[in-house]
This record gives sequence, C-alpha cells and structure tokens, in this order.
Amino acid sequence: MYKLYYFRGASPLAVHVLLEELGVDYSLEEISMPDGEHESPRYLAINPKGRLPALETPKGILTENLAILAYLAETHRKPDLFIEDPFEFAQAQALNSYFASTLHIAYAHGRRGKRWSDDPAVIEGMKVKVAENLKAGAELIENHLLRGPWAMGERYTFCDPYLYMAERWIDTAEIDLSGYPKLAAHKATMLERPAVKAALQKQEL
Ligand SMILES: N[C@@H](CCC(=O)N[C@@H](CS)C(=O)NCC(=O)O)C(=O)O
Repeated sequence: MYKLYYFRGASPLAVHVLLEELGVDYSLEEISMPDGEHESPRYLAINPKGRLPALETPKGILTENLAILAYLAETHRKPDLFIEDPFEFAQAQALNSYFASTLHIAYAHGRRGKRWSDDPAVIEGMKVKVAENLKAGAELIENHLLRGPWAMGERYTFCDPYLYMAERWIDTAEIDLSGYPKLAAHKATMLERPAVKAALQKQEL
C-alpha cells in the first residue's frame, strides 16, 4: 500500500499515472501548494525539502519523481513498464533526469523565480526565458530524445508518464505541439490510456 502526497496538476501526476498503470493499492493526500501546506511542519516532517511528490512506501518515504518512478517500475516489474537491461535502464534514467533537472527547472523559472533571486527585475527576466527554454526542450525531445511512439521506443515504460508531464509544462508556454508531431502523437495517445484518464479524474483535472 502506497500513499502519494501530491498537488493537482503538479509533477506528482507522473507518479500518479504510474501507480494507476501498475494497478497497485494506493491512497492520495493533496497538499495545497497555494495554501503553503508543503511548507507546513507536518509536511516538512514527511519531506524536509518541502516539495511534492512524496511517496509513502512499505520501506519508508521516497521523494523525487526520478527515484519514485524507477523504484515503482523496478519493484513491480510489470511487463513493459520496467527495463531489464542496465544500459537501457541508464538511458531511461538519463531521459527522466532531463525532465527533472532541465525541463522542470525551465518551467519553475516562470513560477518559482524567488528561489533564485529577490530582485523583481531578475524574477521578471526569468519569466521571459520560460517559453524560449521550453521550446528548446520541445525541439530537443522531438528531434533527439523521444524515440517513438513511446519515450524509449516500441515499449511503454516508466519514462512515459514523466514525458506526459513534460508535455503539460510545454503546453503552459502555449507552444503549438502540432509543430512537434512525435510529441503531439505521444500526448494524444497518453490521453487515451485508462491510467491517465483515471489519474486526471482523481485529481479533478
Ligand atoms: N526534483 C523534484 C522537484 C519537486 C518539485 O519542485 N515539485 C514542485 C511541484 S511540481 C514543488 O513541490 N514545488 C513547491 C515549491 O517550489 O515550493 C522532483 O522531481 O520530485
């Protein structure tokens, strides 16, 4: 039994989709970011980083999308979702790492500029770069990273829910996905998956 701490529409959606794909037992607790609940003493006792997601597992709390996705896939080993070959696994982690450490940060520059500067002009300057950086990310994914039709090629893996999250970040910059046919097709196919529909419905999105 797992428990996912999330906020609707935020990056824990990737983990939520994977939990649905795996068909495992889990519960949800929404932590309101607008109300600052992620910085409350209660939540900081769960995740001292004050970030979402956090996943309660039988072995303890796990944080970071990258780690949680790999842990769930490797633990449950549902055919297609996990990756046996160590090199291919490392490639999958490289892809998910790009989402976590580059694309998510590019997106956060629009909403969380205060992390990096107290100067209002600098914060505004960061917002201006968001669309440009997400567009560069979309081009890189389309032309080099997305193997197609799924993130890692012919098989749906634990990278696909995170790629779907990346597509949602790209969407916020109002970048027309029709210029990126592989990304557009991936997003459309994701939206047809029962696991994605269930997670979106449970998050009231
Ligand atoms: N590297 C972390 C980033 C987590 C993260 O920044 N999550 C956002 C929600 S999408 C958050 O908790 N933001 C709260 C804040 O920045 O104060 C991960 O991938 O799990």
